[in-house]
Amino acid sequence: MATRKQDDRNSGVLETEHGKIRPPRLYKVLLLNDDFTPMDFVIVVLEKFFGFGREQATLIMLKVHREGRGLCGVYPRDVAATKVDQVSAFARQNQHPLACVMEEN
Ligand code: TYC
Repeated sequence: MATRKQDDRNSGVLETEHGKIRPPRLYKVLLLNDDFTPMDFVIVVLEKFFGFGREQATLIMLKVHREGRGLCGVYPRDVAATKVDQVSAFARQNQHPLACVMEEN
């Protein structure tokens, strides 16, 4: 049976009511393609917020460009939400429409 926190879908749940531990839910963070954000800016985002090197960042950017979306990483909910907020704020500050979203894994 689920604890209250699990019913809340709270990412901090680590225990069932029987004391069994279980891992937190994980969330994918994705970048979405658009027609306006410069490719170089997307590469900088992948380096700055997700820790990729230039080569891997370029491959991910090209995948998003060609396929419409691409995976940046998988994180607990609070970490994923922070990434989405940081990337969205950075894109907005630089006046690019780049979209970053999260979805349950
Ligand atoms: N499609 C953009 C262009 O041609 C590049 C781009 C790649 C934009 C990835 C967003 O998440 C993105 N300049």
